[in-house]
Amino acid sequence: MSLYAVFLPACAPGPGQRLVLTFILGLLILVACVLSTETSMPTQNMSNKERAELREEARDMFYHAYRAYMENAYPADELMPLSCKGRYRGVTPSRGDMDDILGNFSMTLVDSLDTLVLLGDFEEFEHAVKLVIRDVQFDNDIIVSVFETNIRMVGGLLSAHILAEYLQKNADTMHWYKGELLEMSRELGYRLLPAFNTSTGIPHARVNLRLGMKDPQLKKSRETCTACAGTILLEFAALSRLTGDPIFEVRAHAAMDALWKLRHRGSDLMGTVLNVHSGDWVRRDSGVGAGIDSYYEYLFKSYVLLGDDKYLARFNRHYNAVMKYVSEGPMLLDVLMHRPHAKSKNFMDSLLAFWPGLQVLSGDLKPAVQTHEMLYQVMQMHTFIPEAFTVDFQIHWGQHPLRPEFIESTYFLYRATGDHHYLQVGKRALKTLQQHAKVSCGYAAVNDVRTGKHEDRMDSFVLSETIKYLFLLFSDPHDLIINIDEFVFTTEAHLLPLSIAQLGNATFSFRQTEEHNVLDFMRTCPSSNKLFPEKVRKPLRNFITGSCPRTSGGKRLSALDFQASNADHLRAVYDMGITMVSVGDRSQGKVRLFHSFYNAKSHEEGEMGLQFMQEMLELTKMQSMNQLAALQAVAFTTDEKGQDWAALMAGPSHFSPELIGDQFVEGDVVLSKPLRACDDRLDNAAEAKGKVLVAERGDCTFVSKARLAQKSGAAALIVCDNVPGSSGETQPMFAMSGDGNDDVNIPVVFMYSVEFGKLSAIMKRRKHPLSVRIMQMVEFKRWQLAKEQRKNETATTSSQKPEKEL
Ligand code: DMJ
Repeated sequence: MSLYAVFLPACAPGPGQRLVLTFILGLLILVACVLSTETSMPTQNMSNKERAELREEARDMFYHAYRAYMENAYPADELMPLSCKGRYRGVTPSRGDMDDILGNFSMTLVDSLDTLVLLGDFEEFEHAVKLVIRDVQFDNDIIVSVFETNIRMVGGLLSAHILAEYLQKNADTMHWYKGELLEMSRELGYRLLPAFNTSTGIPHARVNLRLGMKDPQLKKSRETCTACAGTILLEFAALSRLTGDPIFEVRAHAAMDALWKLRHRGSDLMGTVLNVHSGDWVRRDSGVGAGIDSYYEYLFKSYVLLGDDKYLARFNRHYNAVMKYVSEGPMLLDVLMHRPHAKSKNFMDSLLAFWPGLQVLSGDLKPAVQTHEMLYQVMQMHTFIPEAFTVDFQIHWGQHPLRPEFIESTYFLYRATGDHHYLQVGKRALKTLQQHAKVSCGYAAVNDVRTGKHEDRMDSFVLSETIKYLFLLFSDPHDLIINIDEFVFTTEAHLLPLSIAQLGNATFSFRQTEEHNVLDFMRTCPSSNKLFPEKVRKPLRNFITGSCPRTSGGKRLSALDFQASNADHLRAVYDMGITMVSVGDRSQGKVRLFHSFYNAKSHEEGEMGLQFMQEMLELTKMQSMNQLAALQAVAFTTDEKGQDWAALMAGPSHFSPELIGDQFVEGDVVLSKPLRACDDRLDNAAEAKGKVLVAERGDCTFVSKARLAQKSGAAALIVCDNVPGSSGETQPMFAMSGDGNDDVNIPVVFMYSVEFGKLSAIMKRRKHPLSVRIMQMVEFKRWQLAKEQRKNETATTSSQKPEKEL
């Protein structure tokens, strides 16, 4: 019996549902047909044998991680793979706001349940469900993230409930099961509901599991991110439809409606952080990565799961805006929602790697292939995709917590195209995890992809998503116990059946309004509808195999699209008469470009080369100006008399006030005790008062160190890197990210190890405490220049003096 029939014993699919299924499946089949019949097969085909071996390796990976967690960490939320023990909220030293994920509710086990079913391990699934029912409880006086609790816990419980019922009916097992997991998800849902009591209907970011919003610590709660508020509907709709209680779905739709109203009416873009009471935007950066990602995902998937056209219309409006303003060739660069022609960041974050997967589902394959290809090159360059990387693919933030997004997109691209390239990509991702993240007790996150150093952290999504998508990539869908195409994957890769739409919703009638006309997107340009047909697929045929140059078709390669690691691009610039010469240390990837008409293949290409060079010049200028403007200085006197000054470079932060113009903060340097500054209080708080505190990077977020420094009365905070040998001279400086709140009002800057080493050497040499001045680097340079000029003028005057006297 098919799953579809199981969930719909008495009803046939309704028209909306049929439309959705036809649309998605038709789309995937069409793409697969065109590409498999007309594309020359990629060179590196993978045999069935190898694919099956990789599937088994993915299975082993799951058990290695799962057993490490169950044997050493359960019932904790997470496994700490280096210390091989559990991470408990309130017991394990706090990592600051990052710990809001944890609710002491055995998160990793709940998040892993449905993967056990996909692996066909019904016995362990049954055992694990019994454990969850016996051990997990939610009446905890703990503040948790509404978003994370929903996607990992509510989603995990719901999907496990659905699969438990499926196994009862189809595998003649678990007959004792009476819907306990659904009851648990209902209870957890109720505990999240107080967060939705805001004037806008947009939920607070955090809630206390026991006290709701009555926790005094939540009194000032007002800011949340777009993704945090807009990633609720799939789980809450399923919860309402399975329990019959409409409240969850009502609240989630209201939040989606309120968010939609906040879009910028000119650009149709969303910002990243907003105020839940006023609906004002706090951060207007707009991209598809951190802070926004799954809001877009849930608009599209809400349409797929619930068959409500208005969500497709909304998705299309946003999608067109993203493709118009944010997408730059294969790159996706943040812009300001109200000034969408200006890029607001020169780096991308790894969370955006889910975007190609979503593009595949929505039918826009070409940009999906391009962005995925770009990400693959970033991965090959740095072993893993770093948390953030610059437009020239250098590391902006080197951490890698074994995230699933890139593998998720690889899976969807493989399902849509059948191209073995994606199996090869998956193989590389799998082997990389085995080689660089596997430890004796699970899989450890990578603290810095440059050094490969591990972190004592294995997030629950490693089991619920990363390994699950690998397993699915190497599995033949026919071998799976369920028909995967009849499910929607939530953002945490939990499975919700499409048949949920048929369970109906008493509260909502899905009638189109004028505002949400589904045809809207067809009239816009570019249209995601028109992007799909034959004329777009055609040039893609040899895109991956490389048998036809990527820059063909008369389109000029722009400097922004150029990737030095792409062979087609190198050939194209060569034809334009451009020669590239590596300068300095090769590992820094610095090259110098020379252009000559004489070397160009044709006059036309010579002209293109000239244009390319001009663009490159502008781009480099823009980058270095942006970098210099943001760069901070930690300045100090080089002699005890205080005459001469020197400055060491430091990076700014997104969450603290910016020091601009002649603003500075001055104070004696004091080392924090303990050095990492992750505890509730500093041992030397009294000493830190009014001083410039130094804390080492690691163990907790930048912003929680900043909060502790501020609480202790420090005038400013310097965070020094924990990677020996790191330096701003050899790697790009970055701005430390916060959590969307703006409660830090002391300046906070970051110093790499080499620069901080210099500062600490001076501190040791001085008899008295070293006083530093934190300011903008450009301002320091200007100040020095003015001093220099004054000195020269005096020197000229005094050297002229005797002459005059003579
Ligand atoms: C997961 O919890 C989800 O995929 C979420 O949408 C984004 N972050 C992590 C994985 O990186």
